[in-house]
Amino acid sequence: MRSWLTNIQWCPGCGDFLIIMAIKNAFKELWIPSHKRVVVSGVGCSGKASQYIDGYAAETLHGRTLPFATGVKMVDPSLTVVAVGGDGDGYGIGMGHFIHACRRDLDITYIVFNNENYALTTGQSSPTTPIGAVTKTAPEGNLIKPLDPVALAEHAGCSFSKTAHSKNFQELKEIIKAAIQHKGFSHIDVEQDCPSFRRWAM
Ligand SMILES: Cc1ncc(C[n+]2csc(CCOP(=O)(O)OP(=O)(O)O)c2C)c(N)n1
Ligand code: SF4
Ligand SMILES: [Mg+2]
Repeated sequence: MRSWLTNIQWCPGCGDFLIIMAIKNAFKELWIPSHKRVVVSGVGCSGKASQYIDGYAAETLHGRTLPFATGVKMVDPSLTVVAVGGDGDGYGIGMGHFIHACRRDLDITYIVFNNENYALTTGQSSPTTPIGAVTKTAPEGNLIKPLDPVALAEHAGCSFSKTAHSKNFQELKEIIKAAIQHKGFSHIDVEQDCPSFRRWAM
């Protein structure tokens, strides 16, 4: 029998492995059974995460992670709803939904796999690419100031918005547990290693 790990389509060394392990462990330690949890993802390398975590899952459209998660939570508030997606998904095409989810404050946890680029489409600049980083769309270095996701979330009314790093596994897992237990919308911006395209951080 093939292990679930052998079916994963991420590059060796990708931080996404650690993030999904932290999510799986958080669910386990909070005793949330698989039939009471829903992981909703967008499109991207990060979007595949929903397929790799036991429980109900939906891989939706690029940038539409939060509207889908909002619908799930409104239909059955007893479910634990975790939305996951990339920085391009949530802070680019889905930015409007992110701000309104902060304002709406439904009890959803939103985990952004922030690798500072559009990785699935092979490394274009995203809204969090740092100044000077060389990407497919900025071969001479990115000129556009990156946004600060936590400051933005807090300004929009989010009462739980934190940063974490995929490498700090224990801390990440505890932040995810606290976010799931938080009553209202919670947001975690996880800095994620992407050895294939985020070379400026390696
Ligand atoms: C509406 C729409 N526009 C563009 C795309 C192409 N597309 C797929 S993934 C992606 C970017 C993914 O970047 P990010 O959300 O940061 O996720 P990552 O792959 O880095 O995890 C884009 C532009 C798409 N699938 N749908
Ligand atoms: S391209 Fe980057 S984000 Fe995508 S699987 Fe590879 S290392 Fe991970
Ligand atoms: Mg990305």
